[in-house]
Amino acid sequence: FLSNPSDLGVLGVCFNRGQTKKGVDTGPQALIDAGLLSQLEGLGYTLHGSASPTSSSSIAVAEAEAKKDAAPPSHVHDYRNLLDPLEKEGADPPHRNMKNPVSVSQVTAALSDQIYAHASQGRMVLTLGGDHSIAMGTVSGVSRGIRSRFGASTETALVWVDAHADLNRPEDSPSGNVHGMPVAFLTGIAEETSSPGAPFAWLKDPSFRTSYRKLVYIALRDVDAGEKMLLREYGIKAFSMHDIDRHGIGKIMDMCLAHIGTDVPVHLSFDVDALDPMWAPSTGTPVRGGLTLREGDFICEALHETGQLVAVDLVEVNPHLAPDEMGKHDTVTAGCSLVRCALGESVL
Ligand code: Z70
Ligand code: MN
Ligand code: MN
Ligand code: MN
Repeated sequence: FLSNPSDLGVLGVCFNRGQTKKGVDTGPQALIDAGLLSQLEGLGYTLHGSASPTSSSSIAVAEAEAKKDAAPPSHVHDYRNLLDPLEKEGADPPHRNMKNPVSVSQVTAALSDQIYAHASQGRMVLTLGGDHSIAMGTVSGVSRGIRSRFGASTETALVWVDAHADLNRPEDSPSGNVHGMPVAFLTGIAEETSSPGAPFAWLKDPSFRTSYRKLVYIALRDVDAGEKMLLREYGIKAFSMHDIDRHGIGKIMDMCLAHIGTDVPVHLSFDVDALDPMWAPSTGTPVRGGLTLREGDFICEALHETGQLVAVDLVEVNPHLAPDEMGKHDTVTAGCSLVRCALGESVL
């Protein structure tokens, strides 16, 4: 599915407004400072950055790229031009129980365009978060890019590796944090029902959407009551830690790939809190009983081996929440390992 398999679009998304803890916006730089980008060049990739978006409109990215005096493409973006006007008290009030709805909607809409620019050229796309709300931008941008190359009926499968399902509809969310909702918006399980300019109304375009039939969860263990109802109601394929304990990660990946099929492109969205806090303590919502680092790496390797991967997200690395220096180092190192495995590093 990649026309340029060694070309890699890389986006560091310094964004934390999908949840309320400080520091997750420093995740991308911590991963890069640990040497991730040179490790990927060592795997044979040519890395491509993006122009900074100037607004959330669909044409803004193309216009900024066309402009001669625009800033040079960069791997790391803070979306300050979009966020600064929303910074002052009361500028981004809750909407349908969602915290920071306009901030998240505008940044993810701009990100979606940046991702699309890579995916539509047949590049693999790597996104470093940032909290998991940014997947609204990455998954929609990739879906749209793949459809632009292979036709509107070509759906991209989504493998969501996470302790959490991130499937809350706004009104069902216990926290109001949008990083617990991206899958509901991406699949259309949560609709933005109000006016066209409302937060996430831009995600209604069918070409941005992911089918819940092509969604597979791995490593779930902290799922809200409303999310459990939706998983059952829609018959979504989900492998919990219980399932992994029962079958082993090898069999789980066989079942995962059997569900997806061999004929579709795959987007991997990996929340570092899928790993056990023993390997990844520096994250906003650590949950005991998670994946070993080796199991996480195996998931990434198994997906890479299919040749179907078109995009990888690694999110929720929060260097500020380390219990100590070693915890921070371990989490960042684990994140780098997951990305390298997804992008083709092999043991032998
Ligand atoms: C909970 C919510 C969540 C990550 C926490 C938690 C969601 N289901 N996701 N940390 N990465 O608030 O909706
Ligand atoms: Mn998540
Ligand atoms: Mn999570
Ligand atoms: Mn979190």
